[in-house]
Amino acid sequence: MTTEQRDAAGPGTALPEDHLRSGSSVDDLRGAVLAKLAYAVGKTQPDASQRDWFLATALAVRDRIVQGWQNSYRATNAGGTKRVYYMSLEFLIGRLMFDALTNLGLTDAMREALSGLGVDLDTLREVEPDAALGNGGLGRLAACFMESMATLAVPAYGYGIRYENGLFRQVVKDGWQQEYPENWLSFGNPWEFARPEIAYDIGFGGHVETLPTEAGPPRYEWFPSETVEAVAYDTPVVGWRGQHVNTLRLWSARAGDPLRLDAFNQGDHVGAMADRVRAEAISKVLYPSDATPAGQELRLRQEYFFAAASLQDLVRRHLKKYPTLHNLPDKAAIQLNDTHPAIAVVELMRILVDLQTMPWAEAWEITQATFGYTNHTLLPEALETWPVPLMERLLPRHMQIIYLVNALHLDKLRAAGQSDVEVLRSVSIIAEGWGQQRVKMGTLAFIGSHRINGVSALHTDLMRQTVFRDLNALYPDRINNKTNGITFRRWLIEANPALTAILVDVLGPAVLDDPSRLEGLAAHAGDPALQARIRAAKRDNKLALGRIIAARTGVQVDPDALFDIQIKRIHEYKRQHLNLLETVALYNAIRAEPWRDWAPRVKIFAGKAAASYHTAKLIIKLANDVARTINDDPTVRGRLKVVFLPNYNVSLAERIIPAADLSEQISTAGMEASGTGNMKLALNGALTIGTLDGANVEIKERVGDDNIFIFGLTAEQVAERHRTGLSARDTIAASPRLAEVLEAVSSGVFSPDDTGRYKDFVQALSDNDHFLVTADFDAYYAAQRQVDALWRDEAAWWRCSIMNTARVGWFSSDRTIGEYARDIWNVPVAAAE
Ligand code: 26V
Repeated sequence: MTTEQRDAAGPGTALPEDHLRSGSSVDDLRGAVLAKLAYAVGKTQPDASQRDWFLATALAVRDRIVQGWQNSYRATNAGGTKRVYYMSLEFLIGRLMFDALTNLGLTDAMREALSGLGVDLDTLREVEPDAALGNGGLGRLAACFMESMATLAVPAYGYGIRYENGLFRQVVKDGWQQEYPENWLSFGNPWEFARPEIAYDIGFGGHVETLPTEAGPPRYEWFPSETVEAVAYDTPVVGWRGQHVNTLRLWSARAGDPLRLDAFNQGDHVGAMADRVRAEAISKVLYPSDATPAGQELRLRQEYFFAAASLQDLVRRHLKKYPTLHNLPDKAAIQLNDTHPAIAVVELMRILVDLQTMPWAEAWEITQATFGYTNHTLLPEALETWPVPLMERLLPRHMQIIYLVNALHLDKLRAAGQSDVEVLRSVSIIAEGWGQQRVKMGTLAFIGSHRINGVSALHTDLMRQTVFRDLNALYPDRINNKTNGITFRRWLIEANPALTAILVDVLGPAVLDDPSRLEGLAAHAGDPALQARIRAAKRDNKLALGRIIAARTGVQVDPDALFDIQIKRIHEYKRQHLNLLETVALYNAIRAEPWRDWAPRVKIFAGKAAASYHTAKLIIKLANDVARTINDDPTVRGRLKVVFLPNYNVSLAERIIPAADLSEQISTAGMEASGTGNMKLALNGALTIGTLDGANVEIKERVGDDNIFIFGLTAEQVAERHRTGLSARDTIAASPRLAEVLEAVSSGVFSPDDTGRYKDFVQALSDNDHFLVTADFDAYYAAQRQVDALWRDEAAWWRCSIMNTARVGWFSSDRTIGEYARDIWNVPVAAAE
């Protein structure tokens, strides 16, 4: 910091001059790590474990973020710049050390600094716990967005929950998934700053009192029966080139009254703790939301807890600077990451109307102008609704507000001439039926927002046609598309340094700042020298993955075989079982004609099943059963191997994706809202085999039909099948190959220890094939044989691979965030360098 800058910042705001904190030479970094080891970790070099070295290194890196953090904060505050608040119940962050080092440009210097101490940076990388505060795509998207918002200098806060236990750790025992708790905080978290002074009271339960006023409508006051405190923990999020630093603020629950002293003093020590345990349960564990219909009360408590804490925080910030909340939409844009934080719409109304005594109509205008809502799934079982009695008990004032919002919304429609009862029913926030009223959170979020977006072009179209059809007809300009993206810093630069080095060499270093420059690679796609380099880099990545596979599963894989990858949550709509049935068909074909020149393949699966999702767990077992049978069969002679890699997480994805040749994106068309793994894999040079679903459609448009393998029913054809019937009997009868595969699985060929294991599973596929696995099977098998043919033509394969990397620059989350900033948030972004 220069003297001028310090003076401009004001008295007392400068950080201490301390080269150990700010210098970035190799010597500075080495000195800083040693100082942290001694004074923050409390260890000497000879006693330091790898974990101690990791903590010392992370703390030294963190010091180098703080200056930028404070500068960013001051600049935003002084300028009165509009802020973005990204509210998400999930942030699937993964590890942060390489993100920080990469974006600060310190990776090489730190590697050298540590090696002088006999410490290996890549070993420390593996020691960092993987922060899995999310289930899958939605949570990872939030993490990519945080990094892109920092990169584009969009002043933003991420708001979420600091779960003590992230997504469960998956252990595969005898082929079955087992879940174990993942306490990622047990050895401390060097990235966060606890802010015990930033704490808000969050109420639950109780009653509402109506207070008459002199003139005009009565006032309402909520008297909660229970109070939980939300305490802030801040993690700085540094953008590319370290210019701008934002805050991820996660809330932890603390009992308002930590101990019931009366009970304690009477000797009931356990009873005295009960309230505390109940309060603090709120931030204990991430809900595996792909699992149970999240009907549990605890989940609703989590949603309100973090929405209310975040709103109090941002309203307090606003009122510190401005005398009124009337200009809130000019200074704050709140994005709802799915409906999980949608109760915030109601909470803001309560703040404006009950606490700030603002007239209802004005409050509603401000609320709508402030909120945007992103939808991430159309699957009916995943659309959130809450029973009215539960809402009424937990949030009585909110339920009143919801009824009034709904009544006014429906009145307006009736006044405008809408009398169709079916339409009114469909656009009502309250669902009737099954003997119980429920609050439809998607409708609430829609009504309470000025913009609603889907996450791929197809998904957004389907939103307009299906779930939000009637709302879209009433408010035709509200729905817009924002195709997802991924941060190239993590998914290219950090995950695949070998490919990155080639790209920088061929296209110049500006490609790191401007992904559209990847396009320049297309001109060289046929160049044998470039192909050889790309291929060698991929081979090294495959060797590295092979070592992980051997260590974790004992299976040896051939780096020259095609690595065929399906990595994502296990779900019937994602159709890992379609892939497994094709694997069995290929196995049968190899055994029938072992003399043929089969293209060697390694099929790699990874992903977690929701703990209560029986069929998904059976699919994992099937993958392991098929793997064991095929890998042990000498007739296959290594030309086909199958691997299920346990405990898929962000860090494992970073190792698998750079080693992929083929990317499996084979969901039932219309069911995968976007997918983002598809983008990561294509960027790293994998060819996609996929359906016309989610963002696959847009990947195909960009890479071109010749560089992707598309197969299967379209979303429209799937909808048609759902209308006309799903019996697969005729399909199976018409496909001897499919019939043979199903018979083998059903009769126990892969489960000799329990021959009936897959009988019901296969039977269900034949009776009511909701996910159209059988309908797409032949087309998928044929597409896979086209993959084999291309793999044999090496020049053609690597040309395609290069074209994929060249043409997917558009899927950078910087582009996505630029679109949100322009079309939804109305905030400027920093120009690309
Ligand atoms: C939730 C549930 C819960 C109940 C059982 C079935 C089920 C199925 C899916 C989900 C996912 C909920 C939201 C979600 O994670 N969506 C994902 O969002 C990603 C980022 O936009 C997107 O790329 C994925 O396609 C989409 O599935």
